Amino acid sequence: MRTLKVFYVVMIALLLFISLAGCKPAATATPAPAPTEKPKMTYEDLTVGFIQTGSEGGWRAANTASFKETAEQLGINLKFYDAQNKLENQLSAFRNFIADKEVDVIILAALETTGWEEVLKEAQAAGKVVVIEDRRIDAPDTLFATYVGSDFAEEGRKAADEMCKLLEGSEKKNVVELVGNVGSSAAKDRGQGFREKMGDCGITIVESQTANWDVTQGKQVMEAFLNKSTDVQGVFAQNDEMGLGAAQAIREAGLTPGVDIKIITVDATAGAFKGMIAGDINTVIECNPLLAPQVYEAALKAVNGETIPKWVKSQEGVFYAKDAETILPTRKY
Ligand code: GYE
Repeated sequence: MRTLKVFYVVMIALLLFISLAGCKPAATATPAPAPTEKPKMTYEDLTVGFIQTGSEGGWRAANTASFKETAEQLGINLKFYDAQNKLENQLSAFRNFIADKEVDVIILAALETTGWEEVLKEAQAAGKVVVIEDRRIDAPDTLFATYVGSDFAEEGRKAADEMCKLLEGSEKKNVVELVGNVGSSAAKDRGQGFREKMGDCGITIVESQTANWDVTQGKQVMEAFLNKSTDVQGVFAQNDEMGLGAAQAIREAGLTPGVDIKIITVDATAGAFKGMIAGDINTVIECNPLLAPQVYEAALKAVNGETIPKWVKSQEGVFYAKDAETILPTRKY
């Protein structure tokens, strides 16, 4: 019996020793290292792959300059790609930037609204941040960080309101529309916005055709419209260059642009102000191309995991011929 007792005492002591041996006094345990928070990236750490539409006019030149100059100022490593207005070039450049290990952020000015979901999913899988600038796209906004750009439909609505003012008292309100590149959000939404409001004063769109944002095509398309009929009271040109082309065609048809036929354009580049000062263009709806600072700010926040709004909308105005001479010297593009 006594031996058994001694045996139990020894066993309990042993078990106690084993268990106590396991737990070191708190003082000695080295705390598990706290999960290392990824250091915040700065602009100098950023490499950006930028996919531009092409170089189709004053607005685009200002938009490109905004990205190149701001990247320089912020110390961002910018890889700039000009797609020469070809969608297939944009898609292949997008995939090249996904494959480029250096690239943290892909910025896209989309030629057309559709066809982006697949590459956006690939970019997401590759951990690339994507920011859409200038032109919105038709894809779930879960596939990109944010869209920085204008409300093109609102620009179209403004243009219709202004055309109503210009045609006030006019017996007829036949308007022809010069459209941007087919499939782009700028062209679709400006046209839709104009049509939403034109009924307010009984405007009829008698002709509508793309002139691809181009002055020469703007002239040719307007010539064709006037050859069919000169019973036109207004031109809604979806950008400045097409409107300036239309003014040339109107003059060559023996009519006076800005007088016999009113002209409204969108963008507000220096060319449009000169057109207003010359009396060819009556009113201009602004569309801001200087988007780089907002885009880079959003991109940096996104790579650092900060929340950003899904649409960073540009603030824009309307300009009239009577003020053009005073305002032109203050314009940046
Ligand atoms: O209006 C036009 C350019 O996407 C807002 O593209 C831009 C448009 C602009 O070619 O001039």
